Amino acid sequence: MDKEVLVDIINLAVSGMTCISCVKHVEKALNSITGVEKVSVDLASGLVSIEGNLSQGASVLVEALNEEGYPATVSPKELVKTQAKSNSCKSTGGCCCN
Ligand SMILES: [Cu+2]
Repeated sequence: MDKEVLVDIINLAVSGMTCISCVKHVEKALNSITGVEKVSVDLASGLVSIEGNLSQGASVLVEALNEEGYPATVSPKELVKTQAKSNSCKSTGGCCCN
């Protein structure tokens, strides 16, 4: 890995994610954006880390998530993977996939 690759990382705080299906929706929405190479989602904290050639800026990512129904804001926090908890939609209610 001696080739220098331009990779930006943008962290977003995403609200509205309540289950694994929501995570999948978020991942899908972000992965469809040009330049996005890697999407990491932490359901517990609501933080999403996007890696890739993100010269178009965070607003494109935020807009894509808003369209999917997950309001997002740029977060100064870095995603730290916590233990995955499989929350069920039925227990929380108001989920996209109900
Ligand atoms: Cu869901």
